[in-house]
Amino acid sequence: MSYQKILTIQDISCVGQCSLTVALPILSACGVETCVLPSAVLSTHTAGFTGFTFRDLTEDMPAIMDHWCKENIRFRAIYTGYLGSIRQIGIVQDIFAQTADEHCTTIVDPAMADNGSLYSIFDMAYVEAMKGLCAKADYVIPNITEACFLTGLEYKTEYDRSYIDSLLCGLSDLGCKNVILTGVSYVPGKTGIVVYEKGEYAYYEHEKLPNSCHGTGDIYASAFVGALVRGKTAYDAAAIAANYTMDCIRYTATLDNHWYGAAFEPVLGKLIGML
Ligand code: PXL
Repeated sequence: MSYQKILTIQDISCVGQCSLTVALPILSACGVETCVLPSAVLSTHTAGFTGFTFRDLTEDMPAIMDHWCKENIRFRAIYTGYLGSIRQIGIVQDIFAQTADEHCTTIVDPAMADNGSLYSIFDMAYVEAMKGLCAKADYVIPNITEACFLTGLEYKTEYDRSYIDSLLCGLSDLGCKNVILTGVSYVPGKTGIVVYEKGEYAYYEHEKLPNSCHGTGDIYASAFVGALVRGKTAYDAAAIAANYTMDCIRYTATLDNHWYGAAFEPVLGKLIGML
């Protein structure tokens, strides 16, 4: 395995098992040196907690990037998740342009929505800005809700392959190069991932678990990035990330009152074993 140094840009939710507190341990477990740029610091995530604090770190980001440029620091991959403001989306594009090494892969998880709705701090202006960032990425990892907001297509919970094709077409029209579309379920009891790469469609189908957990999008995206950087194909990385995410959900179901996130830590060994 060749040693790789990557950057992830997303918020720190101090409590809640999402974003950086998920990405950093998962990517480290994948054997990848992971540098971080926190986009904001929140006391908790915003889904289910009320009264959370929110410190926007947009102002700090250009100076951090300038310092890295002076030190000639470059990354083999840059992976973005939940961002704190529209201005940040522009800064992230500068970071792509200035800190990517010559083989850099950029991965954007447009973490902004789920189950048909935007997360509480976002609006349509944010969605517009996110379209521009997705167009700059090598891989975009939306769920169906995010794909609908990005393409303007109607959100559906029951659909067939032609609906998914229209989402993929809409994302391609935006300029998205490769898409990992999560939570695509064609039959009851099953769900899966569409890997749309270089215009080719592949589907990894797996069991649909009866319970779901907050933060599994971040677990999925982090495991996908870790596996991809470790040299797996996008399809294999998508499958590994799906299997690991299911392990996390199954483990969490054994706990009492663990409502705010998925307990991904006790099953990290399984992810390592899949790499
Ligand atoms: O898991 C996505 C996420 C990340 N960060 C914050 C969030 C959420 C989802 O609600 O609130 C702060």
